[in-house]
Amino acid sequence: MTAATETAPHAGAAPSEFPAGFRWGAATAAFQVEGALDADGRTPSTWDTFTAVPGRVHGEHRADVAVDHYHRYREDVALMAELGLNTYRFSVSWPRVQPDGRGPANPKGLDFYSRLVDELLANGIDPMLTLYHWDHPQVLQDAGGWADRDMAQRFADYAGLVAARLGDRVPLWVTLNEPWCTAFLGHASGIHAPGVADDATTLAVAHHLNLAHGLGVQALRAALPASAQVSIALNPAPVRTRGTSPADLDAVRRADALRNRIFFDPLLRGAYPADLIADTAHVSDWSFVRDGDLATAAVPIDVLGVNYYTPLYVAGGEGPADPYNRWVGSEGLVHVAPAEGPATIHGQVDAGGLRELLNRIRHDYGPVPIMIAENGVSYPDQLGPDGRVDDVGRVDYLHAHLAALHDAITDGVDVRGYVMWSLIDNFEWVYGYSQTFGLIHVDRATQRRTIKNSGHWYRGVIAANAIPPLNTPAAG
Ligand code: IFM
Repeated sequence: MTAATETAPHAGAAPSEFPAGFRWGAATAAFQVEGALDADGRTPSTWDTFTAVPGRVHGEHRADVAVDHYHRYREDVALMAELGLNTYRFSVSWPRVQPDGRGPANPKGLDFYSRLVDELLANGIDPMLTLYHWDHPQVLQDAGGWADRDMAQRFADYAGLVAARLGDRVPLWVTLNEPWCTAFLGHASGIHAPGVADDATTLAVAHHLNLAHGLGVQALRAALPASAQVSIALNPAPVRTRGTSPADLDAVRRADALRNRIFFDPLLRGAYPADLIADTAHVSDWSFVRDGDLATAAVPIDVLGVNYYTPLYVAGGEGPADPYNRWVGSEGLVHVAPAEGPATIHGQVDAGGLRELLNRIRHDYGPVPIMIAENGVSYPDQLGPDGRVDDVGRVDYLHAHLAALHDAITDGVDVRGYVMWSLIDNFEWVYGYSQTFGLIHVDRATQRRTIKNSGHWYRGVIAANAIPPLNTPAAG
């Protein structure tokens, strides 16, 4: 956890091949791309409510139109085909499909995803469907949201509705995306919807999400063909310190519990870490965990989704509040800015952290099959006068992370695929449209799409099932 793993230099080296059948994809999420927030019976989500509050989102940007994927999905699937993707990860908008948060499905909402799935399959692209990427119906939030245990059953019912309609055509299902963000950004620091800041609630929410995942897996298994695979996408991080004091080393342990093990352990071992419960005993008695919950949370999955962006650096001591990392129940633990590496909204670019993280998962939790469900970077891309987006930084980023991924596979980690975040520039939550992660650029005035050079380069990776040397020109 404390030492960075070196990544072998691959620039200019012979191409590194990936295993046969490797999945190559790109991802989006409903609220970030669809727009059409009041179309066809959709009701407001928590993010509709949150973003309507002045001062919450950069530049008062809104997702009402986003990149209009709801209407332009055919064009977007054609671009995916041009990139050569064999997998597209998208999420379903819960309030589109079940506007009241309970009861029957809205057929028009499901129709949209049915059309999208058919379009993907017609283009040879496997759908990878995420059920929950943070946007639940506001009506459920009004009833308590994730702080309320009943939300886990609401999620399972919703999962069953989606599976009943799309289960015949979707081979890979993801229950929740990054429950850490929902619990900690949404309920500890409150910088994400629903904007709650309460430490005890955060721990209950984390548990209700783990329970919802387990109940969701059960609902999916009941409705899906045996061939379908079920997953969850977590966003763990290697936790490091530059210090050597006992307080620094203990900060690593505590941050690792709050960021990583609070999800890994219940899902993969059927128990919460004893040190996490002890560390937070003054915040919560954890009585929200009931008999049988942990067996439900640990119901087997087929693939573990790993979203990787950056390592975390911490130290023992006091410091100013960090809006992204509120360490629930762990006073005397501070997040420290990394000293080197290009800075992005996620922190330091550090490809070696991906290899380190994957080896750690294998070491601590066994040989679970893994899919990289997100990995990517936001840089300030420019559409040039020649009509191209020469995002050389993103090509470097992809090259380095794919090399680290290849190294992890060589180390023995069972990685089945790589899904890049993101397919297309989109609404980056509290950053609005100011942060661009896409392989595809979007002109905000016209919605015109342009494949960036990174997209052309990625197409070469997919075609070769290997990392080409860094200096390979991107055709396009
Ligand atoms: O845009 C987000 C995504 O919704 C969840 N994972 C991180 C991405 C980039 O910040």
